[in-house]
Amino acid sequence: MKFTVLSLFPEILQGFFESSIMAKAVERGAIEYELVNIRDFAFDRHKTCDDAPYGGGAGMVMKAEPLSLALESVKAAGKRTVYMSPSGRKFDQALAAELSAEKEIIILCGRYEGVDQRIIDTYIDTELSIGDYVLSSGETAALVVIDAVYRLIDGVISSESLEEESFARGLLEYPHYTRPEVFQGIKVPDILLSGHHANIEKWRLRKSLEKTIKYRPDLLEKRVMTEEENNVLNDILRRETGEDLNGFNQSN
Ligand code: 4GY
Repeated sequence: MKFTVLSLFPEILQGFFESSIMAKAVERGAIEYELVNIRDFAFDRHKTCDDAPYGGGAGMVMKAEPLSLALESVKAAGKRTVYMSPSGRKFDQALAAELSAEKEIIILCGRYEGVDQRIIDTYIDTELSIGDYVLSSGETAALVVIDAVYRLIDGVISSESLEEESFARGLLEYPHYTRPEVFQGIKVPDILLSGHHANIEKWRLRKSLEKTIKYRPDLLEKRVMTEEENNVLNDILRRETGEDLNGFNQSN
């Protein structure tokens, strides 16, 4: 798979493609990338890429001509082309999986107040938001998308690790421990040292559910639960509230 990124500050992205697991994936040819500096497509004396907004107001807008030349240079028309923006479609694990099936994705990163709307209308398939907050530019958001997508490509990460991940199962992760057994007087939970795999799995499920209730109850509302999950969930809720969920969203 190829990531093509258009940016005024490609250095922000370069380091990521040169580091650790990504660098190895690039070396093996599993991942290709191309960083395009939009300023290379501004041809006036000052290589101007921004201008004041029509209609007035604060800030500057990225000009259409350099952007379109940069996009044409990578043949963006007809390829999956996304624009990082807080007013876009919310990026999530399901969309990461969808994008990981593409042969190439082109990511446009904006600065200032954003890009001229005609660029979005002409070249962009999807405006993508990584969350409800405003960044100073699209590059850090693009890094988030690239990271979430590339690790799903075959052979980048072991499929075993991917399947175990929380979002693959729709719950938050259970806690992890490694040596030493006692750290600052806090001992690793005995069950993890017991070697009893069925009980360990059950404990992990309980911890995942407790954490999901605490931080992301919205995930549970949408989720279809197995009977075991529902039993553990009801047990947690009985302890906390004395209430029961009555087979809430159970699949069988
Ligand atoms: N949130 N998700 C985001 C962002 C910065 C001005 C347009 C986000 O994706 N991108 O906050 N982007 C703005 C900065 C130009 C992008």
